[in-house]
Amino acid sequence: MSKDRIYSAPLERVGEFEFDDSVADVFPDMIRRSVPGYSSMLSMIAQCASMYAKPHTNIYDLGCSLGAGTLLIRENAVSDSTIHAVDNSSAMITRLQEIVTNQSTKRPDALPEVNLHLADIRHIEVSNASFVVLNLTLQFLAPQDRTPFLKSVAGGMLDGSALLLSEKVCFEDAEQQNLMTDLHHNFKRAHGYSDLEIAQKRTAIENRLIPETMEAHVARLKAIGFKTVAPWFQCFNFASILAVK
Ligand code: GEK
Repeated sequence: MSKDRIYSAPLERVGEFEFDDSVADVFPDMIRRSVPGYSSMLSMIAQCASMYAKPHTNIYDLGCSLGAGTLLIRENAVSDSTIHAVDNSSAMITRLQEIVTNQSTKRPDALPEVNLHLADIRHIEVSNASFVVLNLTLQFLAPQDRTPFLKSVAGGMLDGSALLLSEKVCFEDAEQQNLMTDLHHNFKRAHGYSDLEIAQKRTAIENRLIPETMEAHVARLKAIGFKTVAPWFQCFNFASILAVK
């Protein structure tokens, strides 16, 4: 696994964060060292895939990156379901295509089919869905696009199906916000990031990743019509919700 050193040297100007080749090359290391609880989120994707994926239905991994979730869904979902993995970064989709092709060649047997889509998740039509994953992706959509997008996703989901939504979150209370931010930065330091790396990444992602509060996420999912909206995980300023239609 290549080590993330993207922000280790001082930059004259820190540009906006992009999911390009340099990020895709180090992505597994970057996300593991940056997101507290990432491995718990992945375990939950695996568990939900075995609980919710139904024969002859579609499963969506929206904002799939290198397919950490997609591959777990593939291992755990019923084999006669179809997985759609979507990302608008060609660097990510190109690498994931190689991984999926390699896996399909080695194990042509009982694995569900995976269709990769190089596309904006807002332009994908979700249909006949038994399980939908948005693992750390909604946060990158413009805030005004989030409700119409989630309504459209919910419209394509079957009764009893599930949406797993994981996000970086923020807090109304300023002290709580500062405390959770400090704890997150300590987590990054403990995983080898320097103060310079933390500061430069923060600048790069500031206008790109816009977090909302847990309360806003829960209220939106309820308003859209999900019957059960269950926050099941939080570590510092990262959280995850299981919403059942
Ligand atoms: C994982 N789920 O490893 N349309 C499609 N893709 C998008 C869009 C969009 N509008 N906006 C962002 N992305 C993964 C991790 S990473 C999370 C998800 C992170 C994609 C973007 O290209 C990137 O690959 C992914 O969403 C977000 O479980 O880096 O914090």
